[in-house]
Amino acid sequence: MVVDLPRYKDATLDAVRERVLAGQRLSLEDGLALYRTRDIFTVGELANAVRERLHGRRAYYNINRHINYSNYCVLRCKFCAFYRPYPKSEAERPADGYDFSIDEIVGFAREAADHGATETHIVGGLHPKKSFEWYLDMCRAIKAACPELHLKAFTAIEIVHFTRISKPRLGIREVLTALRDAGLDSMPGGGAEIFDDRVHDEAFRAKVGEQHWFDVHHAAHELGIPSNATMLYGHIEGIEERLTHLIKLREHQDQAIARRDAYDAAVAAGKTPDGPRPAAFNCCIPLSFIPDGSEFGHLPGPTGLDDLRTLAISRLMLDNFAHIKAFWIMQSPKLSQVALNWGVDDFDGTVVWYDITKREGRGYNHQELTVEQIQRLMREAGCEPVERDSLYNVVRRDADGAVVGR
Ligand code: V47
Repeated sequence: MVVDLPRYKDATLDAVRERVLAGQRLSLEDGLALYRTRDIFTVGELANAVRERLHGRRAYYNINRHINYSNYCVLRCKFCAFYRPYPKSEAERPADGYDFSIDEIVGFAREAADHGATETHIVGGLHPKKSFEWYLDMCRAIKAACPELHLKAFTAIEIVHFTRISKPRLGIREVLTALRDAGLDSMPGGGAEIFDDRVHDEAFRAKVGEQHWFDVHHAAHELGIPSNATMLYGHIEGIEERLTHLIKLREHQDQAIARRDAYDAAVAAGKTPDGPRPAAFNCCIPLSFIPDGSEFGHLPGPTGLDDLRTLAISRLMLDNFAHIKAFWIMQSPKLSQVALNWGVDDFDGTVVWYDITKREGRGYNHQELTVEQIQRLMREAGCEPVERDSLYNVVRRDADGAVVGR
């Protein structure tokens, strides 16, 4: 006897399916339909179709090390469990506040490079005392000690902070140029949160808003510095605000790609355009909100299905982004593995130390996956694990693990 397996099919998704399969751009309404449907298998199937069109069964990871240089921060964002107030006196110093020296940071970076890392990802709180020179010195010292490491550092929020602490006061372009000259190779996507005034005012009022975030990434891209984009979901925003956030990222990426295409066309026509080749966003990382230890600790945070749906819908909405990353620290290794069939093609990397979010209130900032563990998760999901560098070039190693090509 043939049993017809029950499966809920939502006919209202037929038009969305047609658009996805024809490679057409989805609208806000399409995104809402994908969020509201009970037909979750179609959502996953469509995201996977796009993922396969772009990357086949390849799944990317890198060997990296995250370094959080200090958790002292002048901001008090309600979703954040990382910041500590800077003490007014020694007696008020929080037991878990920290401030690594440049020598210590260089030591972490060197140790990472010795263990095969190709990238170090460095961010921290908005420190009230450090000078802009300190950050430049840190970049120079890392590059001098570990020239083989790609230096991905500083969210757009830190860059705006640097404009305020620099003496004489510099603009965004000048800060980025100075950092690039000191060794900065690319920028991570943090600090974007949700581009919406209501959410901004309620959850991270004192933080600079979307205009500044885009101004920084625009300037970085014009200067040829690639960057990433993020969306922090699952706190007080709604699905419409998530989709609007993604659409704003998509619009920015359209402009960045157009500038790069114009540059390439000029080169092809034998002209020498001014300045470096413009850059764009490499990937988008939808970050799953972890309430533990934050002022929003009473919120439940996203469920597993919300994680999957949001990763899949990000893949579907962001048709001009090559990569969608599940940051396994936030979505968890298990859910990130499942997401490899729901539109995700990247996992971030080995990470090793991470202090910004810790699950279930545990104090550990040692959060590491080995290459073997990452590869096992990917293979079991039917994917071919591919080690990439920060710009998604494939990394080739010899039998001893030394990088022999990209
Ligand atoms: O800017 C803060 C977010 C970001 C929480 O570019 C939280 O490759 C969840 O941006 N729950 C930092 N998220 C992380 C980040 C990142 C991570 C991995 C790769 C890349 C990349 C970027 O984490 C912050 C903020 O948006 N965040 N607190 C929290 N409780």
